[in-house]
Amino acid sequence: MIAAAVRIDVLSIFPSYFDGLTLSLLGKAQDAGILDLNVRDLRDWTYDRHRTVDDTPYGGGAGMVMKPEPWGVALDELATASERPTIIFPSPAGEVFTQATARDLATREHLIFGCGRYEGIDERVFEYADTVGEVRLISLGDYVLNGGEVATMAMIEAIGRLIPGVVGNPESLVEESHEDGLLEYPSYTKPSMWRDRAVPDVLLSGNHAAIATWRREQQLERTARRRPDLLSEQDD
Ligand code: 6GU
Repeated sequence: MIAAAVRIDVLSIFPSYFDGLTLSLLGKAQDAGILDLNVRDLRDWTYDRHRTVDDTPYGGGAGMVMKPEPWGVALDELATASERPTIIFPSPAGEVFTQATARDLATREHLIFGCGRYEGIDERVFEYADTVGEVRLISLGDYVLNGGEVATMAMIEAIGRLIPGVVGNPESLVEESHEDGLLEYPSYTKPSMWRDRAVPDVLLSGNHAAIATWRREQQLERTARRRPDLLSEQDD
């Protein structure tokens, strides 16, 4: 029995941003039928001569707001591909994306990413989307990007590599920064001496217990130094 591919649809007015996702691991996953990635131009669901996707904001203010109609028609069409898709709107006003978010989303069978420009999408689109799927507003962190495209690419890469079969050796997913709430331990390869810098002796000792202890200490030490916030949320 072959598991159905995870389907990921992206709605964007800049679909060529996503050309890079055909490269490397995620490209192979698509070729292997594990991942079914469809990037669609939101303007394909406009019906006026100028393919208009935005308009001025009610109440005044700077910038333009994305019109609801193209989103409504596009979501209606894409949502029919599954029972109840998870519809993600990248937004600096959303919940913060973490490795736990990526693990959760990697278990879903159908994700739809709606990339808005940062002045925003008409609020009624989020309400409507929640009637055809489960809506999540998700932010990459506390800074502002020009639109959802780069954030969506980051999320697809983080989620995609957790889909079973995408990363060849699943063990390589375990000992990574953030998988256990700590930063990763440092890695070394040959040569053992490079520009007067030696690889730590313990790694050359062949003593696997000592190596495991040293790596754990390194994880705790660098997490305390660089990301003390992670140590105070250890059981999230
Ligand atoms: Cl998800 N979108 C935008 N436009 N800006 C962001 C972001 C998302 N996350 C951080 N900044």
